[in-house]
Amino acid sequence: MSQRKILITCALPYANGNIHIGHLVEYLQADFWARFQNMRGHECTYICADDTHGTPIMVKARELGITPEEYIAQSFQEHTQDFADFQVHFSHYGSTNSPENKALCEYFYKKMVEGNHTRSQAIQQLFCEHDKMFLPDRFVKGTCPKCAAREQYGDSCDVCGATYTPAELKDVHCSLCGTAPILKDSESIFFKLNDFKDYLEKWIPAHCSSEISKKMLEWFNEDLHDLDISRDEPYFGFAIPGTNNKKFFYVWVDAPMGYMSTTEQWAKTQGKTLIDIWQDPSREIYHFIGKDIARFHTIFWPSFLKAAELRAPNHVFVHGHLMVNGEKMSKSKGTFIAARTYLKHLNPEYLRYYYATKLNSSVDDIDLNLEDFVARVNSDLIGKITNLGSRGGQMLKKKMDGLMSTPDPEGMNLIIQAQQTGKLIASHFEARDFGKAIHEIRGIADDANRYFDEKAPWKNLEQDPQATKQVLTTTLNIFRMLAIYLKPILPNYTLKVSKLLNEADYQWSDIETVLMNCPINDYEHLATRIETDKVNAMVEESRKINEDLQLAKKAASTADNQTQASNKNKTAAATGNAKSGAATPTASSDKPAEIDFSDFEKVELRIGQVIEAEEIKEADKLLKLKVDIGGGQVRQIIAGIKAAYKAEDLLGRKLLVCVNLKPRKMKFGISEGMVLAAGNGGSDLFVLAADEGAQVGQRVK
Ligand code: NOT
Ligand code: ZN
Repeated sequence: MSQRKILITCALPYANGNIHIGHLVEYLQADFWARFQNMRGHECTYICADDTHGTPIMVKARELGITPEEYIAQSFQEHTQDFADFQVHFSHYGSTNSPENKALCEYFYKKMVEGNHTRSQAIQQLFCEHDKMFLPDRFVKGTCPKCAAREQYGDSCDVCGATYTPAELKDVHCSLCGTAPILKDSESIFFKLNDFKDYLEKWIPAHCSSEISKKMLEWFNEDLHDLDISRDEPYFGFAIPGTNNKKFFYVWVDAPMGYMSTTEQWAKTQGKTLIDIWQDPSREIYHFIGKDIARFHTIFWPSFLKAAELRAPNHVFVHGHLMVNGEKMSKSKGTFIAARTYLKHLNPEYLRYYYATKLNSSVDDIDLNLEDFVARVNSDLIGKITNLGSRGGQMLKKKMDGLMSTPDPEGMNLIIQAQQTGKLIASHFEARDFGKAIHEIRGIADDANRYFDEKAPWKNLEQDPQATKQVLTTTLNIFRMLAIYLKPILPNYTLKVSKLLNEADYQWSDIETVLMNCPINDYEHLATRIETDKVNAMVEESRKINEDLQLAKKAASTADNQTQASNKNKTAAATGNAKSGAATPTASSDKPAEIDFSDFEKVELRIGQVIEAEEIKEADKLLKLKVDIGGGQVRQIIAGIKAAYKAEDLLGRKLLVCVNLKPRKMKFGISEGMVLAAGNGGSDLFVLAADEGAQVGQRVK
């Protein structure tokens, strides 16, 4: 096979966040793949970088009282350390805030302008006069125009699922300072995406899976919307040439260029230029990404490349998201686990192994079931695979002279079979079907364990040392092959095995050799069983980190509440915009208006019993409940309490329910009542129940 030249990239992690186990699904699978290719004698370059620009990063640095440059330098240290400790080996890890990236952005922009693919247009955007900046949708909050849910983001409502523009929100305010923003005119620069519609319609199906392609082409029934590639100052990013440093490239413009500029930095270390590498038609280029950012990589990025007359990637590999115990990662449950927290408690190779067992080439989500994680690692990696090495190695070294002999005929057959399976394993690795590769590897280990147990070499040590040695020689050879096959996934583990057997770090072709009459070294510990306690401690620590963060935020926001409330009123007066500036009582210290008893009586509260409960998968916050409210009536209630309660935990519970709210049509069905709960929302919610003895249907007065 001739040597392939391959360049792969992973999505660039944002500088304003930790690397967590969700990210690792991607960085690990790309690492497995790159290591596999390199072991096969190909040249696979693995590129990544920090994604450092944009408003959230600028705001975060401001909050911390440091410059954005200082902030991203800290993240760079943390991220690269996390990756190194997880044995993710990049050929080069860069930053989008580099001179190479700036030059590249300017180059792309020049080509876009020359090709007449840009246009300017005045648009109105929300501007916070207090924070002196335009507000991206995620920095605007307000009341949903459809369902009146409060404190929803500027682009969509988490409660009813409506999407809208920030201008349609009611009680709109800046999420940072609470003041009402004003609408300000600004001249934006648009990239004419539609110029590339025909090109993309052909490109997309040929460069990503049919599943993703179908999804992406759904946007093509109408004209594609032009992309606003400019952002107004202040913005942490690169200034757009010719705008007097007043306009900056939108972060999603310079982020994909980070793939190329980081490649350029790597190219320099090889004495080459970016063009030598990127434009080399014999080099395969692949992007590994999550399904949430497929649009950027299959619509925007190929168009930018086309505009700049540069080649597009060969394929975009799209994977699903990580679930933990069958649910989205949850901060309150402690399943949103930072890479660093994991490393404090567990060996990174356990997660590498477990993810490999789960990964395939589809966009399906993968589930890290923590019980299964412990079981798989303990029973397979330790019980089946490592045990072969430790039993074989220790017996040969401690009970015998430490010298292998030759395999017996039965053993030789097993070895040949294991060699032959290598082709299948390699094809699974190539296709990114890591789970299938592991399945085959486990099968070889099963056969070897059966052989070992049948031969029971420990029994014959004295009577027939020669036969015993043959069994140990076979066992160690198979163990060696398993280590070779597992090297893309467990590089450090495999390195230890090669040391045990006095060999250099393995290549795939080493599978062809059979070790005979060779001395082995002292058996060095390879891996131990996972203790469930450690997993629990990791989850508990993650939960605690989040809890502390929430408490700190709450303390900060209570301190800010007064300022915010007064800010709101001031701005309302200053802009004459009494409607959007009208203060709603958000702080618990606000004294509510008094009501008459008759007003209270209008609210019909009853004891209801939850008789069915299910989570709404597509919604972050919602559970769908059927509640018996007495008198033979059952109500469907869609409650925003998913972050605080599991559906099954509510089954059978008697709760306080408001039964005379007007039914509300929501995205996932009609809600015919409300379950009462105390708290601030999210995971901080507590449903209200009655003392024992209360009967279903009883009125609460
Ligand atoms: N920082 C982004 C994210 O979603 C990924 C940027 C990838 C680079 O985490 N861009 N493109 N196209
Ligand atoms: Zn503000």
